[in-house]
Amino acid sequence: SLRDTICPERDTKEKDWSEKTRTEEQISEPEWVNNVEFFITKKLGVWCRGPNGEWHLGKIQSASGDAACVVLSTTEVVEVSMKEILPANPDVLEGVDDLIQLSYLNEPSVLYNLRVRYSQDLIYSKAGPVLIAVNPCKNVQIYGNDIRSAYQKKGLVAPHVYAVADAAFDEMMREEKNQSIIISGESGAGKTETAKYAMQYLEALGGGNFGVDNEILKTNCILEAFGNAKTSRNDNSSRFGKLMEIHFSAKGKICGAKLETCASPILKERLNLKAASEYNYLNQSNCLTIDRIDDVQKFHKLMEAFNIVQIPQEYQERAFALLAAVLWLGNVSFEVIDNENHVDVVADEAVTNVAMLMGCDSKELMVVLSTCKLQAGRDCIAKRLTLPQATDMRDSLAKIIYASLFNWLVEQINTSLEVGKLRTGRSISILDIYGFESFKEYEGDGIDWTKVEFKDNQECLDLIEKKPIGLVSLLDEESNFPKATDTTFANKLKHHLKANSCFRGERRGHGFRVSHYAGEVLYDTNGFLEKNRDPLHVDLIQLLSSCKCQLLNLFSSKMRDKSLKPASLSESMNQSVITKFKSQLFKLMNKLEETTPHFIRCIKPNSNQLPGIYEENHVLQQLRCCGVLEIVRISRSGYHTRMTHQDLAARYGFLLDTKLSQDPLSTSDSIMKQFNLPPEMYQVGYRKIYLRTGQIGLLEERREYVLQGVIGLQKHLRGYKS
Ligand code: AD9
Ligand code: MG
Repeated sequence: SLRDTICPERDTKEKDWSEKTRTEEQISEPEWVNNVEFFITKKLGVWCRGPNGEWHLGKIQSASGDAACVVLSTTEVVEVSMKEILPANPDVLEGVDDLIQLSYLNEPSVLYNLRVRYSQDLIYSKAGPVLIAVNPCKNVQIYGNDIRSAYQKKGLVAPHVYAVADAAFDEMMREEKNQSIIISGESGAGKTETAKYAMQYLEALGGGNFGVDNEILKTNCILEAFGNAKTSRNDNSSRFGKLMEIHFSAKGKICGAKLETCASPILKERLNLKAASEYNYLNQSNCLTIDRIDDVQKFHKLMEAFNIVQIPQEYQERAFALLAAVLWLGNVSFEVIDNENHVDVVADEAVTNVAMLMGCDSKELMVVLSTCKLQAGRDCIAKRLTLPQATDMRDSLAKIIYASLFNWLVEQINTSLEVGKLRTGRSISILDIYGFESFKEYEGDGIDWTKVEFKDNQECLDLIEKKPIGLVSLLDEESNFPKATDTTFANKLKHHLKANSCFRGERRGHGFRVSHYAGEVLYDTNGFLEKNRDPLHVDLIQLLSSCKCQLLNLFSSKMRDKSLKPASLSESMNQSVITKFKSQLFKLMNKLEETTPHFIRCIKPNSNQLPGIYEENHVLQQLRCCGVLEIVRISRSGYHTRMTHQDLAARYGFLLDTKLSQDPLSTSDSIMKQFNLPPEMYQVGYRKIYLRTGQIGLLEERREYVLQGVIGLQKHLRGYKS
């Protein structure tokens, strides 16, 4: 066929590739144990595990059977089992900027490499395609205009968040495909800061056309003022997740931006916002001030940002009044009036202030907070609440006001950043979520990195997601069952899920364990049902609509709109917390799936936010949780190129001799076979195809040949015609 003549066989080249692969395999670690003699005679370094799991550098003196004598760098000589010894890397590799360059890829080597870099303020490293960012917990001089323009001009190539943003920008312009930068890490690891630097870079790159300088970046301070809080893990901890989408014109200029947030339903309960010890909502945390933070200056910045977003003065004041109302609500107290624990609201300054700030009658407020209306036939009777119920009602009101206020601010920001053109195919989204806070539970038996390859997490996903018998479905079912308790829920889980190998019910009590990707976590069902129910309080909505405050009226009509929508939508209003959360996550995933992702993993070097301190175990847990070593292993095995089957078919499908199959997976297979790609050069995944370095180049060349041939033929034919 025509194709055979224009695509000469490329035997020689392919041989080269396979040779390269073989060399790579030769240095992979499983074989090192057979080479212990070599380590002894050449006096090569090894890592030796101490009694507390810490790693020491040393040299093997002698070895017999399973035991070895090792001289540590402290000159101490120890006898250890060979199982506790791993090869160290040669000195020339100390502090390499991409972990894939390490000859020996084991935990101590990775930890050591990151540590060496960290001690020199080199906080960024690569793990193949992923950027690792270790929080410096101090200012480092690696940002700003000069460095930024050096990355832009490709004069600097060392790992950096700027380099990631730059690569995303280039790929977006070249391929006209939306990109995303996905930032993860535990609480305090530096996600939000990293997101801001990425934004800063993109804004400088695409600035010019878009109104005020750094407009997008500045809106951050509104979100942080209302959506962040000081916690014991992070002085500026995000209590919401955000996806900032920046759109660019064909010339690469910013033409708009869009912000999406997802507040954490679980974390929302802990909105300790302003430092003021007299507020119950604030003074329970014992962390009211932060060293080195100037609240006055931050407040001015916030006001400046409010003006940039063009929120009218009047609304700004209302927003602060509502904030104060929320704080005063926390101080509203109740007195028990009978022996059934029924209550009255204490008529003190707290409740008067709330009423005043919300613009409603304080008597009315007191009724709403201490009773609930029940429909009895045609009549509506008010029933007094018990102390826990009333407290719950009060906190619900505070949460409703706060959440509505936050969502309203997001809307204001979006209006001011409005996207010029929708869906340009040229956007970069930066994802910055709230980090996990409980880390203790991940400790315990670690995963053996050397054994993990592509780990299949399906069993665990089934445990959580599978319908109708999965954690989420069972929780929803039990939440709707009036007589259910946390104990009946725990028993239900044990009964239905015991066959799943990722699940382990505690013999007694409310507990159960799930073997997650990163390790086993113990859960306690106490409070699960209550937290999941999140009922919509009609009385509260009614109260808000009666207030003399435009913002509150607006909030109440929004809530009412939602509840009046047709069946399918009103369902979403009555959705449980976990189902709502799941569908938010699902939407986010769908959106990100359509982009080319760039990953940044933030690492927190110590638990006290201190500079210069590198706690090895803490870092190790995080590296394990995000699978850094596996990423390096996969990248080093050389499957650098990934493409969805659809993309592959769209680009190369026309070159096939046979008809395109309906099934994208088998189309990919046919393409690989037709092009005689040796099987070791690619892997056909479920969604994507993975290609070794260089293979995509071959496909491209062949595609070019064919296209050139077609164009040549066309010219030729045209020549005949004329
Ligand atoms: V949470 O999940 O929102 O609780 P983040 O977002 O991961 O958390 P954040 O970005 O807020 O953490 O970083 C915590 C603190 O670390 C910041 O307030 C800075 O003081 C510090 N930090 C983080 N990254 C850098 C950096 N690149 N340079 C200097 C940094 N300081
Ligand atoms: Mg954050």
